[in-house]
Amino acid sequence: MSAFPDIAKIAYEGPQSKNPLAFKHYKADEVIEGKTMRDHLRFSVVYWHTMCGNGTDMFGWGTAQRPWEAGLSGLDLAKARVPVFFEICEKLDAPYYAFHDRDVAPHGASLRESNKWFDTIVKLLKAQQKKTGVKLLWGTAQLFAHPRYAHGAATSCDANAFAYAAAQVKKALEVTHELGGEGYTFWGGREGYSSLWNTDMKRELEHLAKFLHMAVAYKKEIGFKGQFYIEPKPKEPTKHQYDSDAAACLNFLREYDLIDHLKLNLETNHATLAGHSMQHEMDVAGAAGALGSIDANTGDLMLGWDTDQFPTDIYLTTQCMLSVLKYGGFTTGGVNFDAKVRRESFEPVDLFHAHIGGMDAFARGLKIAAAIRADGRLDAFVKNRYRTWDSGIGADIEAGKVGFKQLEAHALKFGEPKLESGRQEFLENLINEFI
Ligand code: XLS
Ligand code: NI
Ligand code: NI
Repeated sequence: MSAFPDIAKIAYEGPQSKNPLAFKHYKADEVIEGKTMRDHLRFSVVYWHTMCGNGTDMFGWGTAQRPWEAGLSGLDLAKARVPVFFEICEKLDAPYYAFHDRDVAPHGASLRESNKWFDTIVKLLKAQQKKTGVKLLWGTAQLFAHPRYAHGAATSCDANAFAYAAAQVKKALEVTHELGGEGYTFWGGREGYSSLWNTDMKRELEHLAKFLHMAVAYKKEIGFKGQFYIEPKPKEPTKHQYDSDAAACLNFLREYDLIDHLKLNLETNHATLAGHSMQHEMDVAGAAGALGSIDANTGDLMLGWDTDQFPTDIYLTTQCMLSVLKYGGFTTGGVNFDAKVRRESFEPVDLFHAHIGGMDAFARGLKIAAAIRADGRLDAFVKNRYRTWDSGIGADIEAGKVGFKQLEAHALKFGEPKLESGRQEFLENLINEFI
């Protein structure tokens, strides 16, 4: 039984189409830079916002109309959502999805019961994956909703909460492995603090590192080959999250000898909450060889919280795809829509408009990025800007052949450096030629 009998499989109709339920730019089989759009973008739909988001906010009840949920609760509701979710993915032609343990299956009265219910749903997920061909981009454990994690999970003041979280991650890893997941994400919603008066930060960070090392060990033990990611976010729900931005995550991973085991899963709205652009975060991760995957959403820059909106800004998607192409493309990661429809967009069809828009925005970003690269002027400008490093004294510095004494001799001989314009406006105009 279809949950969306009036919605057919979304087809590519081209830029001239006025059909809101068609792709104008995402043409899965179109080849760009030697790869299909499908393989470049690796779109993924998230279970939590798409199936469980009901429009609740701190001032109001849920608004979402979800006919397939009528009269159901608990495990029955969880079961009913599974085929609906896969129908959405299939109709969107999205090759991947992502989930938390506790959004696909409900919290049980005990860990044992939660695991049992999770197993029941996992069987359904597996069957749907087989039926539809939709694959798992990454799994994760929800370690932030339940009161037991009020003080954190891996960074809790209570070792018993740490143990409970470890048990949850152990199970989530087994399930992700079972479902053929290509990755596993750690986002620590409560891994931070609200007040430093009651917090031993050093100890909490050491515990977080221990937790991740245990996960690495367990991954090896069960033979899970997927990529681990850590997802930066500066605040919300805590005042300060330990994984605050890409640079902080990389520093943490290096300090605790985890750098070879985790890449970053970057989210646009988290970047802007941290006071960075997504382009900045992607460059920081890319330069460190740690650009793993992206949670493709956007925030409202007028608001100071994580609005998780669908990405529609072509400048943003162009920047994202320029970074992705620059750093060699996704391998295990993808464009994961960690995004939710607005509280006012409560009809089921809004879920389709949202994803179609995001996919088209990223398809355009990909095409524009490829055109900018093919044109070559942007790359040539940047390369030329650094030309003094390609030979002579610059090359000697980069090769570590000279020290301060030789540089002093050079400066005395060479004299005043010749200033050249950075041409920011020229380059901004150049980018606009393609948008
Ligand atoms: C919340 C995070 C979360 C992670 C997965 O802000 O983005 O959804 O992606 O736990
Ligand atoms: Ni996210
Ligand atoms: Ni978010």
